[in-house]
Amino acid sequence: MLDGCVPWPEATAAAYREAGFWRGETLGKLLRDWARAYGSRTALVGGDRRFTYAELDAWADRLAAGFASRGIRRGERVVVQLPNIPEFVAVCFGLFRLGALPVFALTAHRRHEIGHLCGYSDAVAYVVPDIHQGFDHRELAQAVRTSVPSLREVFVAGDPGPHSSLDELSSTPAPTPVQDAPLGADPGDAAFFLLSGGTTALPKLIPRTHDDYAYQIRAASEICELDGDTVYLAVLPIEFNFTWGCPGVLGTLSAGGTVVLAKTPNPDECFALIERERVTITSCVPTVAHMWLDAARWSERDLSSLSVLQIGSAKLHPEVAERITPALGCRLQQVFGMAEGLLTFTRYDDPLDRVLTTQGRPISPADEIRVVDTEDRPVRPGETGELLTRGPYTLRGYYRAEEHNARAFTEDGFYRTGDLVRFTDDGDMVVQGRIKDVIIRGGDKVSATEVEGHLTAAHDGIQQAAVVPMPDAVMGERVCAFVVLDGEPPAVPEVRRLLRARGLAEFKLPDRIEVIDVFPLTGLGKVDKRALAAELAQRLGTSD
Ligand code: J2J
Repeated sequence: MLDGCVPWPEATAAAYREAGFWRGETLGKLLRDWARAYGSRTALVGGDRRFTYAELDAWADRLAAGFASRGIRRGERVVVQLPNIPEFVAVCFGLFRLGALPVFALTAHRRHEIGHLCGYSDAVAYVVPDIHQGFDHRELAQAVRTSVPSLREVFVAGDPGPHSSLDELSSTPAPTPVQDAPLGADPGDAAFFLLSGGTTALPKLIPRTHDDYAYQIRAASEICELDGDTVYLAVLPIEFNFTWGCPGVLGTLSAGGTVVLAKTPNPDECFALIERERVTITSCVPTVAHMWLDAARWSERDLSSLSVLQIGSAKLHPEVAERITPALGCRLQQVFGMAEGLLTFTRYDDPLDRVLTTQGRPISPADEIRVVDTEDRPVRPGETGELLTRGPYTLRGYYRAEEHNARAFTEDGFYRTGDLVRFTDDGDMVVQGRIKDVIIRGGDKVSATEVEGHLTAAHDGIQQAAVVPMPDAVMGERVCAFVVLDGEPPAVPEVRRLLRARGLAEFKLPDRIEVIDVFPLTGLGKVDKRALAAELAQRLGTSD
């Protein structure tokens, strides 16, 4: 594997190959196979643009050749920050074919995060839209370029400004045809990087290999019964693991179906797309499901084609779950997942109460699960503990993160998820909470440590900060910062402005600030976040 990645032990890898989980295919080659099988069918719809499988395949080849002509080589990293537009798919496959590795940035990321991602991965190129949701990514690219020496190229989808045009790159015919096999890469090697929604101040990079991801999309597609009639609507950002491959975009392409890209999760837009394209399956977070349930009451759109709504990424409350089928006329599938790997799904033939109240079962028979106490001892069946996992599509280590890996994995390679779960007698998993210091704001993961660091650095009066989740009916959780002050309490908008100016993504900015004299401490002398959450509940009048 690429230097800085942690491979599976050889015997384990051999067992995964032997069992047929890993088939030695690269993602770049898979698109070629899909194009051969489904050539003239519609693969991708974005706005009023439609691409057949053959067109997408040829586009990826032209981009691979274009990137190669600009000196991008096998093994090099390219930060990709594109919204839900067809270019995202074409660029990724172009890079897969070269054996270069896309790093999936979130479109919400700003100077701070992008600078980190480019620096941490030694990215040689950065791919952006021109303007997205009023924000000029070309200016961001300029700023990042001056601070990251490895960055040689910026490619822009749309008006390139001072950078290079992605369109031009892909309009020149391939000077040397890209090899058909092995199409640029080793199947056992990393194909791309997802970001951790983890606890560290800045996101860690998760290497996903061709083999492991190809297996994930195959297993997920089978459970979801995808086929040539599948029309998948990508509602959440395409760079989320959930959207990209659970089974999502890649699963749908593997089955010969059609992927429709929504610009936003807004029900006006999405319901119109469901009606127009006869969408059959989509995936979203509970916050979006909430919005859709409200909108479905007055919407006159025909949603009858929709047969499955997958919901995951944050806790789905049974009261909301219950409303899905009556309001939207489709089946609910609960999904628990993580960019690191492990996925659990409820199954289509599960009894309703299990679908409403559990997060289902792992998607692979080779997923290994342990539920442990604070001493890493297995809890008794049915009891709550931390979820540890390893398996054929779960990472063995973050990229270039030896020290962190020593804490995040057990010695025998189990990933410590930081989630608290229990298993029912039927074998379904129920998420009970988490021990990691992360706020899940409408599905977006906010590292408390990161925001705390910025708060004390951004404002002279903030001596100490501790960030905790604030329960919210729609978002699930919001970001509340407790601060110990020297001086006047700062107003929320001022703090948000200061953090924004530091180049922090919008979804991480505190929604509320609470002043406190001293932080409660645990027996070990750490800030007691549970006590702070209880204090918050009391101040908000929501404690029981
Ligand atoms: C409660 N918490 C959940 C759920 C994830 C599919 C679906 C989601 C993600 C994802 C993903 C949850 N109920 N149903 O990558 O492919 C929380 C857990 C988990 C963390 C991972 C996918 N589903 N979570 O959300 O990497 O805390 O992936 O460890 O962003 O989200 O976050 P992330």
